[in-house]
Amino acid sequence: MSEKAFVMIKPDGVQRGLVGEIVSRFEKKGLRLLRGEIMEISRETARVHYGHLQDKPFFEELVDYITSGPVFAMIVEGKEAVANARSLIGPTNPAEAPPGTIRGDFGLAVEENVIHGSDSPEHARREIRLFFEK
Ligand code: YYY
Ligand code: MG
Repeated sequence: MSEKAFVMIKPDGVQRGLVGEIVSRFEKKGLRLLRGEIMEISRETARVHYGHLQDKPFFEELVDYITSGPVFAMIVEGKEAVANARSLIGPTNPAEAPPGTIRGDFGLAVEENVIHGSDSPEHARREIRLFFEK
């Protein structure tokens, strides 16, 4: 059964010219790109997207970072798209992400970890609504 995942290349990834390389990894894995769009996200959207982290000490910096420049938001589709996208992306902290993963290859620090991927099919649906169906 096919599933959709929401994936977002964060401002540092876009600024560093990594969009093509990263999209290519999803395509080579076999995930189909359904939508892909450069967009600027509002602070309000950022706060909703990261609502589960609003009590964390890094929350305001996270909102600053994710709204600091354009992001590349996409919807990918395929078998177990959420789990497969997360495995391409790697662990949250790039220092712990193995080489071969996107965060392992392109990131240094948890505060600027290049890319977001949905953590469940339910959250994927919510994120797709938030970023693409407003
Ligand atoms: O899903 P994932 O992005 O891997 O991690 P989350 O726990 O959902 O955190 C979202 C986002 O918050 C993370 O990608 C970086 C940032 N963050 C941070 O800046 N500092 C931390 N100690 C933990 C997370
Ligand atoms: Mg998350």
